[in-house]
Amino acid sequence: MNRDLRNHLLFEVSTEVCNKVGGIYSVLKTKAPITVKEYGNQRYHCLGLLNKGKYEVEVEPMELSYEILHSTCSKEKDDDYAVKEAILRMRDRGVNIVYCKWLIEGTPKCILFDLDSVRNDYLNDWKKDLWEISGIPSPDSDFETNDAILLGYLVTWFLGEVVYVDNQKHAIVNHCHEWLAGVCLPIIRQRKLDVVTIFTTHATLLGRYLCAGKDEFGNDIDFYNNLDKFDCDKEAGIRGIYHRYCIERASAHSADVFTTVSQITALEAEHLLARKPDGILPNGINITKFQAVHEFQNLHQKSKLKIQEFIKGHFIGHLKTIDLDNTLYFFIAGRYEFKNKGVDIFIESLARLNHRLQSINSPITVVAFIIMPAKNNSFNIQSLKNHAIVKSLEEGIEDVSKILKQRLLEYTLNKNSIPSNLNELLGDNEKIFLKKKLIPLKNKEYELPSVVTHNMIDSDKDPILSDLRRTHLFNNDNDRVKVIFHPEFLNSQNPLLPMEYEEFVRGCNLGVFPSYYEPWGYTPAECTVMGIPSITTNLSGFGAYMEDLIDADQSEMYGIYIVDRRFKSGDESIEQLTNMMFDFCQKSRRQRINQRNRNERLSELLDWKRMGLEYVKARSLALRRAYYPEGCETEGFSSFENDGKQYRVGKPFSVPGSPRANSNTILMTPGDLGTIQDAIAIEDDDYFHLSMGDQENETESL
Ligand code: G6P
Ligand code: 1S3
Repeated sequence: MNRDLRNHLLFEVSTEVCNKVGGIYSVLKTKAPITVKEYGNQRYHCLGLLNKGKYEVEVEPMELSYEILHSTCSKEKDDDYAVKEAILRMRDRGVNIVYCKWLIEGTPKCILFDLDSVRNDYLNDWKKDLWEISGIPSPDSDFETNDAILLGYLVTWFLGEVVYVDNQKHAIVNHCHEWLAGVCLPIIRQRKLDVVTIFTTHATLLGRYLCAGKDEFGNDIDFYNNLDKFDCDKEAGIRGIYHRYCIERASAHSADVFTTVSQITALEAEHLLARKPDGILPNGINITKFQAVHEFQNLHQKSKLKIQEFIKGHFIGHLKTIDLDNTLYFFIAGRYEFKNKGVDIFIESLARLNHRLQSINSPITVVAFIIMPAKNNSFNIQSLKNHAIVKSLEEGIEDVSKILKQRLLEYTLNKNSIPSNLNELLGDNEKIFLKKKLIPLKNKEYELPSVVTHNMIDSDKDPILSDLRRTHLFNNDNDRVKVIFHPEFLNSQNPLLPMEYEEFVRGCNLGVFPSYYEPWGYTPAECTVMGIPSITTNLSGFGAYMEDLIDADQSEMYGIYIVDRRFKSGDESIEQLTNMMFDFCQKSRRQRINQRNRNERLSELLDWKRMGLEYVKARSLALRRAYYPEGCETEGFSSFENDGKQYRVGKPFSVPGSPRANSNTILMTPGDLGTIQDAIAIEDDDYFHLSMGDQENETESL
């Protein structure tokens, strides 16, 4: 065998390549810089489907023809020769493929398959083939599954061409994310293609459905205490996802290495997919380091002022009951999954918090934003009008102040003193002008500020609005907790809250993500990167990861609050969440600033430079399993609790101070693929030799 293992080719397949849908897009996009750094631009390619409506803003297409290939590329010297020829060979057979650079940091090369170019000719044959080789059915009406099958067969076809042209020059690793990209895995195995495979599931289909749904008696399902008891085939059938679940399960079983993104999802996968994952690939993030250490604090203040502008418009007529200097901004954001994302317990806890703040006569106002897309008919007119009133008043004051400035100058020069009264400067014209501007404000105090910024479709049945009604969170003047449901993701063109999501997060004081089903959860991680404290749960991958690295009694100091939703009753979790928010409201500004400083330092724990290491290990394991199977029998996935070491973030030296490294503290990503390396004693000249630079030095910096 003469394949080059060290310089293997890597393909990552996902429907979210150059296609912004959800979390996997974030994974691939933020990971790209380190993967490209590791592989260079010839050995790493992302494979995905061509989303005709969206791809053009994401990519820069690259020209490719046999002429270009032969004049610019050498089969002997260039690692991507086979990739390029494979694309051309498929194009010859009528497959439309966009070969392009993804316009993100790292600019990885991508190969996007146009599913429509093969749909009519091949779909039925491929569905039949899938049924024959694996017994997986595929109903005609499920378009998403049809697309998954088309993508799976196209990827297999492409990899087959690469294997053929490459002629064993390189080993080939194919890493598929999620069931939608997993169909190729059983086919590759059945055809015995010389391709090493990894499957990462970012959630399980059944897990998501069971957590969000009800049992046969209409009760919420106690998912985590019954993991070993579900009749998975039956449950998948009841929920109409049997065929999808079969694809997911076949993907997990056919891959050389099976992984997921967190311990909790590994446990779930073990029961629901009947294969214990070999390792965990936690999600990393790109961290921005500013020259000035406190720059992120300045940015917080800047963004917070922008949020305040919105508040002035939204609460017009009621601002005398809100002290903006004592107002804290909380938020929850993400896909609208009411129960899975914990919106249910968030609203209940806000109601309890409101009551508690009222009972101690707190000067604090909490404005809680819910940013979750839901069906709506655009912005509500009243909200737009209120903002227009504030804007027109601001412009009016701006004009009058120019006149006042001139008069003040004249006054002081002529009289050699300063005016004692505004009336000395303000003429009747200006007074009338300003009074006119105030007319629209009349009666505003009798109108309650809306809890939703848009006209909702089905507002009667909407779970968030229903819960706000149930808990009487109506933005009354005496409420210390105000709520604003914004049923659309944010962007800078938004007429009410013209901010990109990142800018908005920076301006908030606390992110609240009390999820029940959350394999990883990028939202709290994104907060940490910006130094914004957050509340998460021990059922989210991120929360459990942090819980493992920070002592329970320390995490609040670092601005990482972890609600126990696993071992506590619903009511206890709600009470715990309420206490966390209430405690946060008691902090002084100085305490909040210190907490943000500590929180931001934790971002190093989430950096891809560290997290990406697990991907390297997973690929190494896959190659070993394929090419050195002897010696691999005992390796595999054991949890990071089992490796006998305690990896923890040190205690902050002083509470108001900043966290430092404790010399006894070892920081490391969880997952025990590392133990595999130890167990199989890697030689120096092994292909597995990390090329990602200096992560070892960085572990000590907290
Ligand atoms: C940053 C700014 C300070 C500002 C503070 C507000 O630290 O540098 O100038 O006072 O944010 O913090 P707060 O927690 O009240 O939003
Ligand atoms: C999934 O996306 P979701 O929000 O549907 O994958 C994400 C990326 O791994 C993960 O962060 C999230 O928890 C999962 O649920």
